[in-house]
Parts: sequence; structure tokens; C-alpha cells
Amino acid sequence: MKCFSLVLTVCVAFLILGTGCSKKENTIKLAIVAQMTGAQAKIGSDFKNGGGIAAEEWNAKGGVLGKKVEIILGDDQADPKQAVEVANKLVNEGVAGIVGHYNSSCSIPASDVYNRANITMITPASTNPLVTERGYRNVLRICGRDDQQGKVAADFASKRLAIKRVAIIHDKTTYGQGLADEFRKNLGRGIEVVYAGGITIGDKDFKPVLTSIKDKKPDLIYFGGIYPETGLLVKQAREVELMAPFMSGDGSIDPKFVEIAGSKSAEGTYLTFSPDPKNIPAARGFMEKYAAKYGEMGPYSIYAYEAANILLTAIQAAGTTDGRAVMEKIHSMEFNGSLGKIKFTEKGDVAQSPYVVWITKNGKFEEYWKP
Ligand code: ABU
Repeated sequence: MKCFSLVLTVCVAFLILGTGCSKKENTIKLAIVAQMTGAQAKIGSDFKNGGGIAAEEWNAKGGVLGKKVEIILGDDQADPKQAVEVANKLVNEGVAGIVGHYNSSCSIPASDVYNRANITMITPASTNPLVTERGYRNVLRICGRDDQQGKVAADFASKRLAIKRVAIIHDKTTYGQGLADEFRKNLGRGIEVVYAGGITIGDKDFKPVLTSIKDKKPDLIYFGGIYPETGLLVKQAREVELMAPFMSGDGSIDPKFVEIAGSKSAEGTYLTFSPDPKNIPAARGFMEKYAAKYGEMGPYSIYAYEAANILLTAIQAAGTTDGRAVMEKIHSMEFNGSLGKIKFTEKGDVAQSPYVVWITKNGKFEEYWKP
């Protein structure tokens, strides 16, 4: 009787605190978190749609551990402080895994929160080396890294374009500045950096800086940043008759870049990204499904899909949502999904991440150069 009273008291206390008694989750909660609002919101949709298809497919097969997969969306607004706030909220909601974030500047501080809670985070797109260089076993990515991407861009500019003078701009973020630094570090001998400087995300008028770059007569303008600013820079460069080709990274390879720049101005822009998933037979099923449901997929839609599949596969294989068991499963397994075989290194990077150079032609992106 005494025991029953004690249990009842504890239950009442839990109910008062709003947590409920013997809280048994009926679903497996999977978080998809990125910038769902703001200038980069298109990326948030790409993540939501890609990860959502994975959840639908698992639910159609009976779910994971016999439970339905429930997607919990998080909006970090591409803001590091907001990312930490959202991370804490997702931990409190009891999510079993995180697909996200997009911006390296959000993934890095948010992953401190997930690390303390032993929740595995797989970022589909954060490429700054620091994401996986802090020894966090629960932090992984299925994209490549900017030390790889920056080198491929620099090799292309040095060897293929044989440039002699380059202007380097970045958006002052962890990703943009980091990528621009990697590009610069890997340039061949004898290439003069005629301009190097940062712009501010959200600014709309880049003509003063572009006009000063024009006077320095670069053969190439390299930009480390994301498509809203890339689009404006390319558009306004042509408006001030700065006609040197542009080059940027994976943050710019989005149809929105062409929409903002205009197809004519965007023509010939070089971008580094992973090889075209169109050429991966295993990617076809997802791509067709995505196109039928949402139209053209974004660069990282399939990466969000695959990150979700890896997390759900590991939970199923571990037989539990226990954070440590899930992260160890992920490290020990080889996954064979829509992007082909994926095996993680000890650090949490993918064992292989070959970057190639793409070119913008008639408003579309196509593979152009392989190192
Ligand atoms: N890698 C694309 C941009 C996202 C980021 O790493 O910040």
C-alpha cells in the first residue's frame, strides 16, 4: 500500500510538471533541423522534403522498432544562437536523432548540445572541417569537407583555368570564410590575390566592392558563401561590367542562385560540389519520387534523405533508441543507400567524398571538370 502511494505521488508530481507518468514514446522522433525561414529557407524545404520521404518509406514498411517515425522540424534561422536554442528544445522533446543542421556555424554550436545529450547528429551539408574535428563520436556528416572542396577549386583555377590574378570574397561565416581560406591556401605559385575581403550576409548592394575589384582586373572572382549573396554578387558584377568568371562552392549550387543572378549573368559560373547523383543508379528511385512530389530537388535533398535513412537503419539495427548504442552502430556499419556505399571514418566523415567542378549553362548546372 505504502509502495502504491509512493508511485501515485511520483506520478502526480510528473503530471504536475507536465512530463507524464511512465512516459512511453509511441513514436520514434527524428528531428530535421535547418533554416526553415529567411533568405536560405529553400534549403530547409530541401531537408524537410528529403528527410520526410525517408520517414514515409519507413512508415510504409511498418516503422522502426515497430513504431511510427515522427518528424520533428526545427528552424535554426541560419543563426548560431537560434541553433543552440532549437537544439536544446529538440533534446527536451526526446528526439532519437538529428538530420541537420545546414550552416556549419549552426552545426558546430548545436552539436555541443547533442554531444552532452548523447544524441547522434548527421549533417547532410555542413562542410567546415571543425564540424568533425572536435572528437565528438555522435557528430557525423555525409557531405565532404571544405579542405577537400577548396583544394579542388584551387587546382581547377590554377591548372585548368591557368589564372594569374584572383579576387577572393567571403561572407564572413565559418563556412564562407573557411572555404575561401582553403581555396587561397591551395592556389598554385605565381597567382596574385588582387583582392581579399568579406561582405555581410543580408546586404543587398555589392556594387561598391565590385567596382573596386574591377579596377584590379582579376581573371577570376572566387566567393565563399551561400546562393542568396552569390546570386546578387554575380548579377551586380555584370551590371558594373565586371565580366571575369565567378567561382563558388556547394553553398551556391542551387536553382535559386540562377533565379537571383539571372540566367545570362550566371552563365559560365563554376561551382564545386559532389558528382551528379543522376549517375548513381541507386539514386534514381528517390529522385523520381522527389520530382513527382516536390519538383526539382535541391543539392542536399538526397543527402537529407540518406542521413535520415542512416539514423533510422542504425536505430533498427541497435534495437533501441539509446544514444550511445545508436552512435556506435553508425560507426560500425556500412550503409548501402541512394548515394551508394557509405562508411564513416573515426572522426565521423565519409570515407570518400570526391568533389568535382560544375558549370552553369543555360540556367542549369552540369558537371564540367574532375581533378
Ligand atoms: N556546405 C554548404 C554550406 C553549409 C555550411 O557548411 O555552412
